[in-house]
Amino acid sequence: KQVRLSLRPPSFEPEVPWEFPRERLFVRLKIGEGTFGEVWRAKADGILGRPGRVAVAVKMLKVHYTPEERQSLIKELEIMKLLQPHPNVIQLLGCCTQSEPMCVIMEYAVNGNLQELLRRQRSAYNINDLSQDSPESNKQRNINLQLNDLKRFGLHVASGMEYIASRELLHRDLAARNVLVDENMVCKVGDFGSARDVIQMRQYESKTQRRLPIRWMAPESLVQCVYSQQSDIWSYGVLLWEVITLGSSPYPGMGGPDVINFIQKGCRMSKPTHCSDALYAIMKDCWNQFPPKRPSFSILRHRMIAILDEPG
Ligand code: ACK
Repeated sequence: KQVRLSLRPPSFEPEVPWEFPRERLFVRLKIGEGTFGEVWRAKADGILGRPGRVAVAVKMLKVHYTPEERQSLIKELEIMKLLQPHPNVIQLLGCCTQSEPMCVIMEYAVNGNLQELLRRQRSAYNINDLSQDSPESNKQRNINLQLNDLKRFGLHVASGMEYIASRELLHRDLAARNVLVDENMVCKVGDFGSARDVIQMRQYESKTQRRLPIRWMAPESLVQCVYSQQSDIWSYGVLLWEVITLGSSPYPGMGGPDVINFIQKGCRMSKPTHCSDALYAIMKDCWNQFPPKRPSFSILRHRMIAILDEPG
């Protein structure tokens, strides 16, 4: 009996049909501009088997876009296709790529980006109360966030990044502005416009010019343009600093070149007023000059769990 050999290897994971019919996408309101694209709020009818019209976020190119910007959006889509659903990562729901304008459709996070959410809390917060977790004073000022909520944000991002790192991906632009917050105050890592695939590559060397997020960058990225999972961990340390300072801009009062000098000399941001020693120790470990000495995202996730209910 002859055995017929199939030329194609069996497909265990059926290709998800990402393409979504444009006529079932109802774009409503522009909610903001990203590095190279615009983000719109929209409704999608029956996307990924979900019943009815669901709220989605749609990323498109600006009217006058450069070929590089188009390439970035395509790259972002390709990266998002590699990610399985994870509670702390913005999920791709579909795309429209067969005609213009190209659209990347993703889950909608109703509370917007983490940096602005933190800044919105400032007016309500008496910053001196941050270390006290006082429900009474919070009620008076209609405050929603407690110190523990801030630590929980850090935990969510560590979990999302642990997953991204496990997929052998680099985010390269991890910052509070690129984390989104859903209706349950769960943080989700988003904006994969700078992300890269590092399969079979230990480190990624950037060859293209792009606007650099200097204040979030590791020294080896600033000086040698070298990116690795350890440089994402450096950025995570800066993100923790942003969270505990309710969305302050890192290295306050310093210009970009000063920041680079400061880091190169081995100096680091000091402990913010309302930051516990344990949380500051985590940040400092992320900012180790020597990349292999920085903790992994798995370790960071465990350390964030450990400090969750600690006072301060
Ligand atoms: O605070 P925001 O409304 O949250 O302003 C920024 C803007 O687009 C530019 O990035 C918003 N945004 C981006 N992706 C999403 C998303 N998936 N869900 C909700 N808002 C989003 C972001």
